[in-house]
Amino acid sequence: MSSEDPPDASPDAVKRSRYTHRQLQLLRQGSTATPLRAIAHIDLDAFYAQCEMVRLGTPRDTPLAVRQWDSLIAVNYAARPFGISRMINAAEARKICPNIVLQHVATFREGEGGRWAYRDDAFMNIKTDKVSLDPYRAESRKILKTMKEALEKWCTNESDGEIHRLTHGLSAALEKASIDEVFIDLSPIVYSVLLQRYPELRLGLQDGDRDAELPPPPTTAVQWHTEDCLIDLDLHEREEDDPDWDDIVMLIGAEIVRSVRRAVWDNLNYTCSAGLARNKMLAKLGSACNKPDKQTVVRNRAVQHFLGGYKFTQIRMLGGKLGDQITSYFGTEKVSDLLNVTLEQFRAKLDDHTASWLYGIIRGDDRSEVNPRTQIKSMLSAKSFRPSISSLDQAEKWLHIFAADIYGRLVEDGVLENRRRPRVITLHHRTAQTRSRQIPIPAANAIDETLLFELARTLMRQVMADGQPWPCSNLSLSVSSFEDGVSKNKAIEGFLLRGDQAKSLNHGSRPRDSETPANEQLPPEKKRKVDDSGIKRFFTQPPQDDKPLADQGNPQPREDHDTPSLPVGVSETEVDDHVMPHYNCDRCSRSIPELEREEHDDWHFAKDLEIQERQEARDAQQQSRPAPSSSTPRGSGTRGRGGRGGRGKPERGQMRLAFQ
Ligand code: DCP
Ligand code: CA
Repeated sequence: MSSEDPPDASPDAVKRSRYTHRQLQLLRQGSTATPLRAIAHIDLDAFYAQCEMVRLGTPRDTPLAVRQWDSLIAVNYAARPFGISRMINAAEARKICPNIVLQHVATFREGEGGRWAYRDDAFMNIKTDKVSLDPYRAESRKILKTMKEALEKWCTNESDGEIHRLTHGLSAALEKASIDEVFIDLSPIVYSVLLQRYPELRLGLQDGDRDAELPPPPTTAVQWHTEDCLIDLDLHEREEDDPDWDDIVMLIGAEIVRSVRRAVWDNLNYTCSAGLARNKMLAKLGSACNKPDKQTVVRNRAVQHFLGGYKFTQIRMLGGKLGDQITSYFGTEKVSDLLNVTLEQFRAKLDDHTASWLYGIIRGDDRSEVNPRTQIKSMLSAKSFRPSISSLDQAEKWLHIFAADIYGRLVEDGVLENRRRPRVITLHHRTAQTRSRQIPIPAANAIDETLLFELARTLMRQVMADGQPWPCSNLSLSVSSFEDGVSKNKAIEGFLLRGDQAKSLNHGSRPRDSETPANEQLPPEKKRKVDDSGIKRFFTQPPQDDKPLADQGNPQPREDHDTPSLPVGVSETEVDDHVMPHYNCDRCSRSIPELEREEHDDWHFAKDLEIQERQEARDAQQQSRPAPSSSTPRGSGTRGRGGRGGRGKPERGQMRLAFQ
């Protein structure tokens, strides 16, 4: 329906909209305060599988799965009807679908330099190979670029001067949420399209009463595109009722999302699915509803119906400990049951901030922003050795691979253009103990593969000087403490360390407590106190999972060096909670700033490996002398299967597969 359609002459047409001029204007700024927001979540279908299909030119109806050693990590939609999923292994998949294409991920190989390649025999070379996600990252980057270009067309498409005025300076915030998903705040673009198509909305913008209601949309029915999957309206709402501006906003949003998805298909041959709603939480739930290659619209008038069908533990932030607590307090996992709980009843069990947040979220109220500045905080390249390695020569071959792997990712991140640059490099080395050494990356040097390798070698020599470096069962290299570069208007000194940071980094290059878990050696600025306000107060105890084994019923003496320091990302003081979006970590239920997601994941990764390592050491000890049954440790970091061993719940779009 467009502005050319005649206004409806029915008596209903004289009614005002439920929305005000102020709420409309807030749309222009992408404010989280307006109920007219349009947020999209776009998720690539069977992403790694599609990457391989595009690379190999596989017809879309050919079943294909991506394997990592024996595990399947992505299954295309042609293979799914056979019952093939990530839950089965490669041999089982071949049995139920003999024609399936099983493509192994690309790998780096020990002794073959720092270049990844697709190798036919990779699946049986877990000892010498290390997974490379570079091909998928590269495709992800192309897709993101195409999406951005498609969105820009909406800001600059018409030659009409008036339209230019309306769209001038507008852009849609785009947040890369993982390797294959983005959130887009379409609000500013929708605003400009609304004003182009419905000029009557401009009246009152100049000097009128901003709290006055908008005129109603000049239509009695919204013409949805056949590709739009609509969530049914709430019980008391009817499709026959006249639409309001929120419906029109969704209609325009759906048109924009369709154009973005089409551009991705036309230019790159990838299908994706999308969810469109007034906030991130609803959009994300929506995108999974009609996969593949569909978009789902959750209109404001459908939110209760939509959410009512979910367990609240499926909602972002409620998957972990908090969700479990709420389930036990209120004896249900259903959103529909919780809707009967009053705010006072929530307050009786939860702190005020959590209670209000929960009360809102189950009613579809989520004010988190689409944050385009989400940036990688650290990069880690790692390898576990089974059997362990026992020579410097072997270690250096892997350091070459790590340096190449990290360098490739730094280039993607803009290191060549001086956009961003890490300041610290750390080597983690595991024998019976975990040792970590870190040094600053010299600010004067351009970062390249050779520099990273040389620094890694220096660190390796320090580890060797400590003595007893072999047998080594895990080695990893990471870079962290990123800083923006000159192209972002920062002086060149931006790359130089500030006094106190330099001091602590120097300190970091001295031998450290040899048992400090790898990624707990945070840059000093990370070691802030834990905020005790709001929802974070709920998580006062470290979750059981995350505790060292010594704390989990294991009668062995507590090892002080295991005392959990703050996981990366658990930091707060200066940061205003309302400004900085947070997410709830599925692993530890802590509330973590979005910006620190990557680094926080690394912390868990390092922690898991460490727990796994210790568990193995203890198992080995116990094998050599019978242990009382009560000493069997509960819980360990060895959950998960196949290629994801030790990382607990797999992360979507993982940046670091468990490198076995
Ligand atoms: N991934 C992985 N291991 C997992 C989960 C995911 O390696 N346990 C990788 C492969 C996936 C990619 O991340 O292709 C994206 O994960 P998704 O959960 O989005 O799954 P897909 O994109 O494969 O499928 P869907 O169409 O359901 O989104
Ligand atoms: Ca996906």
